[in-house]
Amino acid sequence: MISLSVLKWVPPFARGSVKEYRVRWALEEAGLAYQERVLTPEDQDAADYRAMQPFGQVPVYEEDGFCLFESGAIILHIAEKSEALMPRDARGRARAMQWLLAAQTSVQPAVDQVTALDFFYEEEEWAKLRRPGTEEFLMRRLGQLAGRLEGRDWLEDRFTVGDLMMVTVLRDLRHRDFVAGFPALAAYVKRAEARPAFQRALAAHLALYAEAARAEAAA
Ligand SMILES: N[C@@H](CCC(=O)N[C@@H](CS)C(=O)NCC(=O)O)C(=O)O
Repeated sequence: MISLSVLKWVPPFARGSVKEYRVRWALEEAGLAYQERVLTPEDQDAADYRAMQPFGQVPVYEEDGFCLFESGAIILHIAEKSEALMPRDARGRARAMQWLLAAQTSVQPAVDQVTALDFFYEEEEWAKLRRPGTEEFLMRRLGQLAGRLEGRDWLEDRFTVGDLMMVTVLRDLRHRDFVAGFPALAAYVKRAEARPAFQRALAAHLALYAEAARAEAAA
């Protein structure tokens, strides 16, 4: 049975963004069952977990003694098992991988810079100075991506792991209206979120924090 590590608790802003839900989504698209390995902060620091994930982070994927960390590597591994995530021809596979890597290395850094200012440094003087340039760079990246998606449903001629990764990156901006400013991007994210596999993955992820969310609402 496949096992996926998840965090027992995360702050409200992180619910719906923790990188394990990407893997859940890939597993759902591939029709593969899995169980959760729920981690406390102590578990993250334990030697057996660090042996699998040197940084103590989630996700870790385990299957019959085989362990893998890094969400992109895990999702590519799952994609090898299912044509639902990646075409079988060599060029189609290469293009799907290209978009997964573009999401993680060309778009995620621009998104992360803005979300760091929003969630961690908002009140810092230096952050106020840094914000205009950071947001301008993000808008440029989003505009370039929107150009690619103009007149297309997906980044290539079908849904692949590249779309899965790109959409999870774009969803990290859902507390702001950047994506809404680009109709092609907004429609793309909506199209992906309508996929039953995405909905099952997100629901399972959020279910972990439902009790905490109820307690916070009641406080
Ligand atoms: N590059 C890694 C990043 C993993 C990562 O940032 N995990 C975060 C949750 S989204 C985490 O485990 N944070 C807890 C910690 O660092 O202690 C991946 O994509 O798997």
